[in-house]
Amino acid sequence: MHHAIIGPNRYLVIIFAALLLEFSALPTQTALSAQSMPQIDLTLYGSDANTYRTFAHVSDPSAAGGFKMTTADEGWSSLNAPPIWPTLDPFAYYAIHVPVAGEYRLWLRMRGQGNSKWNESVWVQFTDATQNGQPAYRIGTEDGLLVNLEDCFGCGIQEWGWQDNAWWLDQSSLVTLPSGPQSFVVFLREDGVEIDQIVLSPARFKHTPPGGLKDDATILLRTEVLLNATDVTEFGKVSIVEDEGSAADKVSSNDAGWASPDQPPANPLDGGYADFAFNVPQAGEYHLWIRMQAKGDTKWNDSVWVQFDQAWVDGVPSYRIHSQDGLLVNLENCFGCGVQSWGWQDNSWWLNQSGIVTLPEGTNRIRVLVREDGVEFDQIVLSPARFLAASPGELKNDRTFVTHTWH
Ligand SMILES: [Ca+2]
Ligand SMILES: [Ca+2]
Ligand SMILES: [Ca+2]
Ligand SMILES: [Ca+2]
Repeated sequence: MHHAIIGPNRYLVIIFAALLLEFSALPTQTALSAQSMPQIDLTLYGSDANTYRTFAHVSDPSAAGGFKMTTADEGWSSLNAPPIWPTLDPFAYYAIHVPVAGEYRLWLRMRGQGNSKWNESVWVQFTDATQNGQPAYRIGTEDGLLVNLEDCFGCGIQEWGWQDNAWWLDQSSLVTLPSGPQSFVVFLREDGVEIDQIVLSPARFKHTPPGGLKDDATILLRTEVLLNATDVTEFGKVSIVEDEGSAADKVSSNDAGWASPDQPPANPLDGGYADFAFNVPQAGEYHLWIRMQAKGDTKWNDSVWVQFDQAWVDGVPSYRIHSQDGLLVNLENCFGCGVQSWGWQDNSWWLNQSGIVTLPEGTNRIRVLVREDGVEFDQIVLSPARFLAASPGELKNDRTFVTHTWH
């Protein structure tokens, strides 16, 4: 049988060995346990929005990710209330997934063209926000959160700055959101406004802004980690090649009938590997997804081992590089399900492994090892929110490339 099932005793031995290997990492385990884990900020960029009417994505080297959303300044405004949905006014639309219900503070990083106070305000509305148990800032009502960059009468504005409300209104940007899908809309209030970052923070920025009111240079990391084949840091015995079915390029291995079915190979060059260095914006739980394909659409070419330099599952050091412990990701989703072209997968159907790992803030490394040669992959997603509960795409014949345009 090709998919040798790891017996319970064997598996316990592997876990025990992994624990011994990682014993030096145990002191930090407590700080990263699920109980003490900080809630994660939802950090979105201007380029993550769908924009309508005259709201447009415009290249700007000073903006997060190189893009802001803005309009031309033509003296237009909608000063007294947000437009009633549906509207012909310009707006930007965000569809997000809230991982944990609770109070979130909204912050916008904004700029006014010409540093003019006639160019620096928006209305924000949500599908399901509440305050003190009452509906707040709901789409379809005249109730909107007014966010105006200038912080007092005569304060003036200067380049980028963080703001959460308007100085002349008694509005709070602290809203209660339920877990699950949530949409919010940013309506133009004064044209010529520019926005590059939006944060919904349950903890870190709940009572303090991410940056200053003027001349701010704070660029926060996006909440979600996206790695394309072209982001590879180091690789061996695999190739990075073009594929018209891929987001960009793909990582590809030759099918020579090789496999390491029971555990990650001690030498990564036995089957081939690709390493990616990446930044985690905040310590927390991230759901790993890989977009894969098997050469010849056979189940002998459809699996990898995934390892990290510092990952935990339920407080236990797990899937560590250089250990015999790896997350087995096998594209075929059940015995006899088959594989067909590209598909998204996070584990294997015959092992009870979690694709959700706890990662620390800062620089991390992920290693993808060939388990069955002939396997290919093009995208890796580590998601604390949007894809925490749901896959980015299909298991077969997938056409879903993850982008950081948050449709
Ligand atoms: Ca204004
Ligand atoms: Ca204006
Ligand atoms: Ca397989
Ligand atoms: Ca193979």
